[in-house]
Amino acid sequence: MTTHIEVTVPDIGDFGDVPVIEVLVAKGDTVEAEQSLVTLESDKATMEVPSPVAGVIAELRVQLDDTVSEGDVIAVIDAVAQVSDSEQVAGTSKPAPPEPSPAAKSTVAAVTPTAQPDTCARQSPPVPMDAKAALPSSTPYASPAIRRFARELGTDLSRVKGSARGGRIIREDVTAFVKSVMTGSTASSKGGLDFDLPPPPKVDFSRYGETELQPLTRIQKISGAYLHRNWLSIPHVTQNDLADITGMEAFRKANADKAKEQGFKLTPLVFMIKAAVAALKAFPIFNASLDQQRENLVLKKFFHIGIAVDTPNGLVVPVLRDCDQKDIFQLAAELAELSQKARDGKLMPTEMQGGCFSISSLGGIGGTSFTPIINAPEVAILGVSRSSIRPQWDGESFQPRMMLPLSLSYDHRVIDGANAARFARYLASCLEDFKSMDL
Ligand code: CAO
Repeated sequence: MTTHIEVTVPDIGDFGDVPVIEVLVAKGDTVEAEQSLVTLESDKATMEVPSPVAGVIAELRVQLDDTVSEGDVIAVIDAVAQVSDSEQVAGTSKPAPPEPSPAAKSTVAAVTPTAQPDTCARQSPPVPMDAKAALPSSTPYASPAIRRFARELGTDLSRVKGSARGGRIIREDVTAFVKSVMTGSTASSKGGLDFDLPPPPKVDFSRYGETELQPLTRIQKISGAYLHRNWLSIPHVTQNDLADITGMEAFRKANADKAKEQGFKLTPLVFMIKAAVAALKAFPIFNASLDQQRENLVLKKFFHIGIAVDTPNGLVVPVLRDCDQKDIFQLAAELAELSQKARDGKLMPTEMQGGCFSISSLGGIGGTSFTPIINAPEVAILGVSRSSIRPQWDGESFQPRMMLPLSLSYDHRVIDGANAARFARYLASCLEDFKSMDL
């Protein structure tokens, strides 16, 4: 005897005419008890309607984008008798449900999945879906179990590439995606960037001459992933300016011995830290980060400055805290200590966290400008190149002045070009009028 079970829409609260946003089965499909048949979406949440019994879908009474209310029939299921565990273990195939013949006595029972509230309670809370995800062309192809798994991990399935036949997303795809987000090799932002770039060319370099393999250091691997993410996910623009530091350099040199006596060097960098603090105070948008949803700016009221340090193992960025509360000698002493720690590979993770703005100085080496990469979640970074004497027109004649090249990279989503030009000029003018700074 076949029992036809009508599966109806359960109590869905005060909602009526709720859209069917996913149909997860087709006529003729064999379903398990508790297997989801359709997904409904109310204003507040999405919910799956499970099959109350195991069987075969004899009729599907709804299709995508239909609207349903409590009691509407979703499907008719030919229920099958339960197969015992021992039969399954022994590999006995489940008998196909008998075709209902006119002669066969059949019964029809309307079953509203009364277990729905319990079922819901066992599931992770349904999450609202956006309209785009409900469109058939963009709905990720994944089983309800995988959808549930993805929801539990807080993963947006539309960003996961399916590796199974027909692009179906399997459990491994979800875990691989989560792993790539955690390691920073995938942009994890809302509306993130899934570049479909061609792989780099495979070249056997030994065909052209002698080669040697040098493994990347741990720091290179880690910082490389972050630099890559920041470069790809932040729209960078670099504003270049020149600061006349003739006076500042005279002052610095006059104070160099004072620092030397205390066991550290007074380099131009600490003046730039102070100028950066002054500029961050004048332009608070530069001392900000986008929040996770990219809907707000988090404005910081503290002034922790990251300094890029070149070490034998790669680039690290220790952070000097509360630079607004320290004078140039304190900053120079701390900078010497932190950069030594960095070179010795002894920096603690906490010493590289909490930065508001970074400075990358190549002034000790050379160059006239470069494009520093923003250290996310910061929104700007100052690159410093080597100062040199350049002729400056004073209105009557050229004067030899010590000019310092500044390269300010900024996140164009947060900062516009005019503000960047003002910030760079302000910072330069602080160095030019260094006595106005709280040194
Ligand atoms: N113009 C001219 N001379 C400069 C200068 C500038 N902008 N900046 C520093 N100098 C001079 C210093 O005064 C010092 O001169 P003396 O040897 O005569 O005293 C010399 O250059 C070397 O300075 P330094 O590099 O030891 O010290 P610093 O305070 O300028 O920088 C630190 C410290 C840790 C930032 C630096 O050593 C460093 O690691 N820089 C590399 C940063 C980097 O790799 N950035 C790129 C990141 S992206 O890959």
